[in-house]
Amino acid sequence: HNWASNSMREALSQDLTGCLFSFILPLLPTAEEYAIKEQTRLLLEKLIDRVSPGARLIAFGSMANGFALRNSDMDLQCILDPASEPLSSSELTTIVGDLIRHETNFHVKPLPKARIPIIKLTLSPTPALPYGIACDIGFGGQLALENTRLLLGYASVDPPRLRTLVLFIKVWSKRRKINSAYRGTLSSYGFTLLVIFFLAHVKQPPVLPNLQRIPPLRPVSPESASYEGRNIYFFDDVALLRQEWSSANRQSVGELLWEFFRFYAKDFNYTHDVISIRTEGGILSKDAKGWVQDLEVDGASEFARDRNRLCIEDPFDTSYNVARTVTADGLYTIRGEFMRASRMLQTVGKTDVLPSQVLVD
Ligand code: 3AT
Ligand code: MG
Repeated sequence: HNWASNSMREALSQDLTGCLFSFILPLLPTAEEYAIKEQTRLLLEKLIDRVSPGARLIAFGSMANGFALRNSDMDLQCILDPASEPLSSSELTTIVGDLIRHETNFHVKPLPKARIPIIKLTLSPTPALPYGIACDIGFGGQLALENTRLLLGYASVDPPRLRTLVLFIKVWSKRRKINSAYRGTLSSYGFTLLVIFFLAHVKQPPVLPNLQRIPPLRPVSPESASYEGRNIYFFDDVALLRQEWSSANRQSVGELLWEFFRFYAKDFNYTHDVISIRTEGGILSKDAKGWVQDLEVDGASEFARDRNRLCIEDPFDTSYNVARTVTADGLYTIRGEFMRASRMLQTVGKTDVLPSQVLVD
């Protein structure tokens, strides 16, 4: 009996896997979209070069880490030439913002006072670009480039499973309206870390290795392994990893998705645990990190919000909780969505639930 239900489950999750692949495929960016975005990057880089000669614009976030969906925004980081005249990040934000406004059709919104000063750019839709372009240019904060490389490293180890899961979770979280750091829920980056934690630390045998714990092949100089006092080392020889790493875990994407939802619906200890993908076991305690649920009053808007409901330690900036934007309400909603999705996938086979149905009401 058990055998029958196991093999039935396997067959059903194979079906789900097939559905997931065909669901994701048409949502990926086209080569044309990549080309347009690359042209845009070059154009903006030229403009910035006028203000700060030698400055470079480097793509990070989903356009560079292997987890992009069609029409996702473009994250660019401005890296200044060390020999150039020093301008503060917020000065640059204002000057470059004015120049882009003057020279292009972009709608420009500089945010010089943000934690990392950025310029938000949007281009209205045209027939050639039916969704327009949304682009953020950040000044300062090289760590975003490093965590992009780390995610790209993970994406390259087991693309069929990690990429499919992350892309589905991104679509799902956007459609279910729980992917908005500004509205008290979690950024795509946060959801991606949830998936990596699940595959590298929860699953036994693990689907992914812990890239931050694989020793280097050759000694690494202290300068290249650290940035502003943070340890940014990880094993980044992707070609070698793809040859050498083979997971003993043979579960299908469908099965893993189902277990992912079930884990965050039922098993993860939201009250005590901090997700920390860089560590051996992947978990630290909130107490040990001093990440207690203190109320913080946001001076500008006087919104009281609680910071440490959901705790996901940034893989490099270990004092930073990537999920600090998640409010009590937000977490309640997110957990409700995990429960809903896991309930729906449990009935796969009884009713014909397709991935797309997990997304809609
Ligand atoms: P979308 O396709 O835009 O939804 P994405 O992968 O580009 O997803 P985000 O826009 O959330 O992800 O973030 C872009 C990058 O910015 C990812 C990461 O390098 C950095 N980043 C985002 N949020 C944080 C954060 N809370 N802490 C540290 N770095 C972050
Ligand atoms: Mg992005």
